[in-house]
Amino acid sequence: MKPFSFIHAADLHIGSPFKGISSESPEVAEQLQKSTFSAFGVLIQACIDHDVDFLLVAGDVYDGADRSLAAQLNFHDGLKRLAEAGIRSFVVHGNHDPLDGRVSTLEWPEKAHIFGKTAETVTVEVDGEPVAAVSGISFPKSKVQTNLSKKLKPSSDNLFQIGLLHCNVGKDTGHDPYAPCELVDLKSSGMDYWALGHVHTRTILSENPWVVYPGNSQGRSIREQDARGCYLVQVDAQGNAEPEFLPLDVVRWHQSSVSINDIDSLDALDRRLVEEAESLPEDGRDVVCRIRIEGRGPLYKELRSEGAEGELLQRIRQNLESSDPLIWVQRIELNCLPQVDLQQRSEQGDLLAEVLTLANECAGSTEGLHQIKANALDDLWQNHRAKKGLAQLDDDRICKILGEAKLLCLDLLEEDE
Ligand SMILES: [Mn+2]
Repeated sequence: MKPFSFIHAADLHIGSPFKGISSESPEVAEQLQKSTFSAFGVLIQACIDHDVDFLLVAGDVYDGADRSLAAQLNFHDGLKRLAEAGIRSFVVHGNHDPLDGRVSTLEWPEKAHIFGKTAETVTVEVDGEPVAAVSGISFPKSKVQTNLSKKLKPSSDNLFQIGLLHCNVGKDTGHDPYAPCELVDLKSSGMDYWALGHVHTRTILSENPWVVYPGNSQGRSIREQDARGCYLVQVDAQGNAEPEFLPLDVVRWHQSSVSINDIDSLDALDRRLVEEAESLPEDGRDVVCRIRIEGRGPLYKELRSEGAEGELLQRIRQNLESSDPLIWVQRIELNCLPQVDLQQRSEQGDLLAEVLTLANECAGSTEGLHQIKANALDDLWQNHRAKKGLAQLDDDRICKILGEAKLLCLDLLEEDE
């Protein structure tokens, strides 16, 4: 068999709206909205630069079933560019872009193959010699509950067998359980490489056969940090495959932190925040970040004053206004503590010490937390209108409120002394 290569991508979500940011800064949102398009451009260029034989796209090409025209035309143009470079492409659709959504009349190049709602197998040739069989199937509607992997069968010839599918493998992926299947289904299928989509964090579930999620090509929220991209897969004459990760993202998301431990003035903190943000861009990529202010120090009190979080956020956004690449601080989170050692302070035998000890005891056990919830909220829950309108508090949330209350008591009672 002739050696060959392909690129496996998925979850391009072209046309993602970045809704949360548009309410705060339409300009930044506009720049971010270009990112899914740009990452797709990088993908097409990577196929050409690496001179691969074909591209596989495993679903969620578009962000919504109402596929924007701009996204469809952009995708079409990308596959056309590949076709002109002699590169074939194979596409299945997933739960975000099912076949019953908005599908425009587009004339696809002959070298592009979009799989329909029934399973199909296409043979790929390199220099006139068949090397691989690509089997695929698209989502007919978004909420597919059947195990589509069972519908994809390897061809009877001795080619490298690829299954192209958008699906949820296993139970604990944190993603919607559409086209659910188990790893054992895929491993026992006779395929050599399962080119999957759906799970946005890249994961190699098996190496024999290869069962691969490349993840999405561009992070779209703080839950999608780190490099995002695709796999470049080289297959040698014996049919051994070797996937290599290629980043494609043009904007990267970061959760970052600054400690107030050794910072004793507001202007020093201001500088430190800018330094931290400016250290984030990698290889000229734009950045969206959240910065958590942590640690224990004298600035604690000033930072806890009303509105400080928002004012710091406005200030850092101004400071970074003309940064190139773009650095957008989405949020400043205060998670710092006073200089006093709370443990030591709770041993001093006064009123504050008693409050701190009580709070620690409550936070230390589930019963304690439930007790405090009952004391504070039972009356409220008795009211049927309040009960309807208010969400139940889980233990984590009560613990957090308790921690906040502890700090508030510290502020108020220390001041009185
Ligand atoms: Mn997706």
